[in-house]
Amino acid sequence: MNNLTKPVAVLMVLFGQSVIASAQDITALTRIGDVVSFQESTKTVTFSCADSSQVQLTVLAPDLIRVRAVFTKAIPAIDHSWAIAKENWDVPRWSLREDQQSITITTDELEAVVRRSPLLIEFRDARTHQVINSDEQPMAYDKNGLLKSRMFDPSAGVFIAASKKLGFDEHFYGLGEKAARLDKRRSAFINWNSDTPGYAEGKDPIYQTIPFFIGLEKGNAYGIFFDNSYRSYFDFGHSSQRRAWFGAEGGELNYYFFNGPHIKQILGRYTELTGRMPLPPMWALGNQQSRWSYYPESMVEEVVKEYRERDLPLDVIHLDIDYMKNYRVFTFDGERFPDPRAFTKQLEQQGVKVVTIVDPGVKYQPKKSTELQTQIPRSPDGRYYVFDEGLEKNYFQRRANGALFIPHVWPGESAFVDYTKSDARKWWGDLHRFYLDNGVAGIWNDMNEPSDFVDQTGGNQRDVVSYDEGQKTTHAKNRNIFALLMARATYEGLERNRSDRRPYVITRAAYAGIQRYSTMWIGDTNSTWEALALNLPMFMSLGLSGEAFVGSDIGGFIGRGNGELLVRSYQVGFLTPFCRNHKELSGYDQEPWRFGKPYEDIIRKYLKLRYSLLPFLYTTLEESHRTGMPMFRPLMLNYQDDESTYNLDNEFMIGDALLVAPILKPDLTRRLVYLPKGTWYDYWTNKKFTGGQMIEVDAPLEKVPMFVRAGAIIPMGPAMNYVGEKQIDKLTFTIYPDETGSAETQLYEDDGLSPNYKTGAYRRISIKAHKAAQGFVIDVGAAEGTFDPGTKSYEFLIASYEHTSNVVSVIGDGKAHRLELK
Ligand code: MIG
Repeated sequence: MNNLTKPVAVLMVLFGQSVIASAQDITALTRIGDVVSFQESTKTVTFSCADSSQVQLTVLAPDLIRVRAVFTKAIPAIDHSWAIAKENWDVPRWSLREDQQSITITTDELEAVVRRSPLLIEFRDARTHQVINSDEQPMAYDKNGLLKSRMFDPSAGVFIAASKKLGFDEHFYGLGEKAARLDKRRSAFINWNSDTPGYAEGKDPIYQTIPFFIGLEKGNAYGIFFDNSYRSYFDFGHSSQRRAWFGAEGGELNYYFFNGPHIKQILGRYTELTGRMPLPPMWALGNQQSRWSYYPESMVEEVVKEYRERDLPLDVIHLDIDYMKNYRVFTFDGERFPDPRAFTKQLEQQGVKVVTIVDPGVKYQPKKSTELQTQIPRSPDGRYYVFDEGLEKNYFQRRANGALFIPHVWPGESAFVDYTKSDARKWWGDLHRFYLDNGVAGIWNDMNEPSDFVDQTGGNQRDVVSYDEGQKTTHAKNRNIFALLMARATYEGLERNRSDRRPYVITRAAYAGIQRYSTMWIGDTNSTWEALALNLPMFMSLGLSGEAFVGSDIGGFIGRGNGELLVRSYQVGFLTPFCRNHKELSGYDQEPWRFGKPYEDIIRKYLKLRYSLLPFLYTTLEESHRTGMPMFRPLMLNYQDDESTYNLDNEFMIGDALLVAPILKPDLTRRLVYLPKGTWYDYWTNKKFTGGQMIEVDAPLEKVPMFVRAGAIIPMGPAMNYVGEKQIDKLTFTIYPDETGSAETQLYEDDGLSPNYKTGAYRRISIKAHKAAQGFVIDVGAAEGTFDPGTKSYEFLIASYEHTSNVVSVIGDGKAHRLELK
C-alpha cells in the first residue's frame, strides 16, 4: 500500500508547491461586514461593522488619510509601528457628510467615501470628484484558514487583504528593493527579508521590505503605504486584470493613502511620514573600495598606495568580515591588525577612511569555552565580552520555550540581539565606541535579514519571540523589521558616541523608514551585463520608495567580470550616491587597474569627473535629505506627464538636471536615447537636441552619453583624489540656457562632517541667468544659512557648441551680485 500511495504523495507535494508559487485567491476570503454605525473624533472616523470588525480612517493631512481595519474585533488601543517617524500631525480642515449609501470624509484635497453595504472605500479628488482609487472588493480576512498551509506561521496571524480596482492603463512603482523592472504592472511580489546571493531579475523576495507603492494613471498618481511587517504580498494585476491587491500574513490592514496627483508630492509626504535621510558625511560621496576581504593591514595599505600612485580617487576602504578575531563583532584580529588605531590614523593621513562590517551574529561563547585566550579587548580572561554582556543583560533573542536562539552564521553558533528592546539597542549602539576609538569612520551592516545558514527561509527562527514594546511577538511579525532596528541601534550609537560627526551606516536588509538611519547597497549581484542593467530600475525604484542613498557593488559581486563590464559599471556607478567597487571572497580581483591601462584610464576619468561634480552632487543629495526626492531618478519622476518615460529604465537622471544613458550590453558603442520634451545639451559637446524624441548617439567605451536639461546650471569644482584634499574653489557654473534664455540652480555647502547643518549651519545660494539684449545677466543670490565657507571664486560660462564662450567671474562671499556676460 505504501508503494502505491507514495508517488501520489510526491505529486501532491509538487502540485502544492506550484500552487504556493502562484497567487493567493483573495476572492475566496471572508469580507468585512457592512457598516452599522460610526463615530467621529477630531481626526478619526471609526466604523463599526456587522461582523464586529472596525475600520478607522484618520485624517493626517489634506492629502494623507490612514485606513486601519481589524477583523471581528475593536481597534486596539496599542498602535505602534517602527516605520513611522511622524505621529503627531496638525489636524487639517475636514468635514463629514453622510447619506443612505455612504459616509464621505472630505479634506481640501481628498474625498474618502466609505460605502456602507458592502463596505467599500473609494478615494476621490476633492476638487474634481474624480475617482483616484477604489476597493474592488471589501477588505477581507482568512476566516476559514484557506491559506493557512501557505503561511510562514499560521499561529501568528490571519491572512488579510485589500483589493483595489486596477486601472486600464495604470502603472505601478516603488516597493523598494525588487529585482524587477521600473513599472511593476502585471507583477506580483512578496516581502520577506531574504539573503539571496547571486539573485537575478525575477528573484523575489530579496533583502528588503518597503511596502510602499505609487499608482499612476493618465498622469495622475497616488501612493499606498501598507505598514504591516508580516510577510506581505503585492499583486499589481498579476493574477487578474481586475485588481491590484495587497495582503499580509497577520497584523492589521493598516495603510496610508497619499493623494497626488504629483509623485513628488507623494514622495514628499511619504518621507515626512517615515522620515528622510540625514546627510551623511560628504566623503560618503567619495569613491569607495571593498573586497571580501582585504587583510592583513599591509594588504589594505597596498591597495590604498596603489590608488594614490595611480592617481585614482579614493575616500573609503571597507574591511569585510576577516578583520575580526574569528568573526567576533567588536574585535580586531590582533595578528592581521595589531594596532587598529595606528592603522586607521595612517590611512587618515592619506585621506582614506575605514568602514568595518558588523554582522548581527554575536559568537555564542558560553563560559565553559576556553578556546579564545588572547587579543579580545576587555577580556583578560579570554572571555568574549559582547556575548557575556548580552547574555547577562538578557538582550539576546530567545525561543518561545525560553531557550537562547542559536543561529549559525559566520562565527558558527551565534546569538542575535533582540533590537526591539530599547536598552538592548542602546547597549549595541554603545558597543560601537570600540570602532570609534579605533578610528573607524562608518559601519556596514550585513546579514541582517537576518540570515541564518541553517535555514534561509526563516524556518529555524519561527518560534523566536521579540519583546516588541512588551507585546512579545513572533518572528512572523518581526523578521522584516530586524534590520531596521539594528541600523537604528547603530546609527543612534554612533550619533551618541561621536556627536560632532554625522553617522555613516550602510545596510543590506531593511524595512520602510530605514532611510532615517542608514544608506544601502543592493547586495550580492552578479558580475554580468544583466545585473548591471538591473541596477537602474532597482536604484530608481528605491528612490521612489524613500531610499535616496543607494548603490551596488561596482563590477558586480559574484563571478568573473572583465574590463569592458567594469568600465560600463563605473559609467553608472560614478553617479550613484554609493560608489563602491566590491568583490566576493573567491572572485577575481577587480580594482580599477586590474584589467589594464585603457580601462583604468577611462575609470580614472569618470572618478575624477565625480569629484569635480561634487558641488552638484552634494547639492542634489541635500535636496534628498530635505525633500525626500532621490538623487538617482527615473525620468518619470521629473516628467510625469510624458508617457514615454513610464517604463523607461535604461536611462536615469541625477536630480533634475543631468540625464545619463549608459551602455548596458557588451560590444555596443551606439544606443538610442529618449529625451523628454524641452531642449537638451550633450554634456560632452554642448550640442543642442530637441527633446520629445529618441536620438541615436555614439558611445564608444570611453564615453557614457550624458545630457543636461536646458534651463539647468551645473556647479563644478576641482578634480581631487579625496574629499578635503583641496578646497572646493574655484567653482565653475556652466549655464545651459533654455528656449527663453533662462537657467537656474542652487548651490548648497556646509562643513561636510558635523550635524550642524541641522541647525542652520549651511550656505545656500541661488543662481539665475537670463538672456539680455547683449549676452546674459547672472544673478547670484544672497546666501541663506549661517555657514561661512569663506570667499570663493565663482566662474560662469554659457554652454555653447559653436564657439568658445566667454567667462565672467565673481567672488562668492555670500552677498548678492549681478553680473553681465557678454
Ligand atoms: O555570507 O561578509 O553581501 O558584501 O562581502 C556572505 C562577506 C556575507 C554578504 C555581503 C557581501 C560580503 C559577504 N557577506
